[in-house]
Amino acid sequence: MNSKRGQWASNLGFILAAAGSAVGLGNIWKFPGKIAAYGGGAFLLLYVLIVALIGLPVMLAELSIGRATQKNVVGAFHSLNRRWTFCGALGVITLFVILSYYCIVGGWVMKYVFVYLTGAHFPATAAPFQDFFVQFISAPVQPLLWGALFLGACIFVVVRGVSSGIEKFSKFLMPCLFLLLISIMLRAVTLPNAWEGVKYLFEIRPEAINGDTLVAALGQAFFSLSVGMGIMVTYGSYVPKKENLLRSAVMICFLDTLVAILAGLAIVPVVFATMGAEGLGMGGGFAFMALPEVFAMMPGGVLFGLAFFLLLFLAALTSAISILESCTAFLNEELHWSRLKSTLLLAVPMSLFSIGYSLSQNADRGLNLPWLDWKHGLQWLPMNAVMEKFTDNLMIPLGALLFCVFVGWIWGTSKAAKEIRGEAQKPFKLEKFWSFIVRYVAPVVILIILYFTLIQGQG
Ligand code: ILE
Repeated sequence: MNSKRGQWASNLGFILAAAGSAVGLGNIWKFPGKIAAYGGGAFLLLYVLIVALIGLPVMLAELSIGRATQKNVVGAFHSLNRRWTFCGALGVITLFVILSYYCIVGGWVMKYVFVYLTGAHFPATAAPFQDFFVQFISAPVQPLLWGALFLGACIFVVVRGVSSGIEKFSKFLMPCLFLLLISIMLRAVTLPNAWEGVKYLFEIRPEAINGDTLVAALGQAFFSLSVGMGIMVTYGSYVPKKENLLRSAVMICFLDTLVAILAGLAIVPVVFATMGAEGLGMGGGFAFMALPEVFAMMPGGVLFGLAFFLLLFLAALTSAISILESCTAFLNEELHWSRLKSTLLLAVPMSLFSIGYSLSQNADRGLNLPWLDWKHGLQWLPMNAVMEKFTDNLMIPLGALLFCVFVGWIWGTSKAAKEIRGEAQKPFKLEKFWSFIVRYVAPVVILIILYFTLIQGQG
């Protein structure tokens, strides 16, 4: 074993770092929009079931690969079965593409923090908020500079290594994130009319449960839990051998889901309170377009706005760090580049993708790329849309499928289960059930999502 390799100094540090990875733009930017688009409580119910029944088992499978090999995602597959090295490489490709756009969106968040901090907050009518956002993200240079700053912040943490960089920062940032989120949520649910929003979140209308909701909930769960891309292999590889992985994974899934629900509670009632049900139509635009408008109408709104974007920034930062770390670990261990050299050399090709993503926010300037699905055939879509579809609809589910097939059928669930147990070596509760899910249920369910997205052209 490589003795110079980093390790988490404590299990709490690991849980917070992994929860920091899971809690990200997915929870606070995407999740409330998805709940709104897919009918409230029905989506939430399916989501929670999927996290528990599919997400958690897949996370355990990934963590066990990492901990067994104590290697980066490519090295891990290579050492367990050379022929499956490609599986790790696919993970790195997915992470590379995600990071290139995650930094741009992270940069948008930093810009908003800056706007609130400097007091240059927005005017109080609807259209200017949307104009502000659209003009900002479609500008040629400014979003790139903010994106570079965001990436710089990630590099700053990652070059410091596992325990004195990522773990130390996560232990400080994650409690801040919870405090901010809970205070925003308490303010949101006590607004007049907020109750309608709370009801919408939890009321299950059976007609809203259908194939579309299922596909959306599955995709969202994988993205949000950071599974299917090798992050959990990497983070698992830094866990000391004695720890039991089951408890940690349950905790990570619980915290991630809790934050998603709290974020829903912080956002959806606010939208209801100020714009009524029509406000829900803004979907993904909530965070950047609807919320500033809402904040401007509320007493103390500037402070509330600042707190919200600070929260989004912390969440995005700890997730982007995990993506960068997983790529860096690969370069550092396989090519023996220093952490600094790895992160900087990664940033160069990545910036080409980031530039393409950012420029294609503007239809006049943007690049188009081909995208193929069975139903619509070959289409030329803006580069930003293709990058998101490529990762969310294709690479993440494919990664999760391959990880399950590998653990379930190639390496073997009995070896993986031994790894999950840690020092105690007592079979963990539901070990057989976990193995059944990894071998049969998860692969079938993931194939169904791939069918809907690649053949039926959904999403
Ligand atoms: N899980 C995080 C999120 O929800 C990241 C996904 C790491 C790529 O945003």
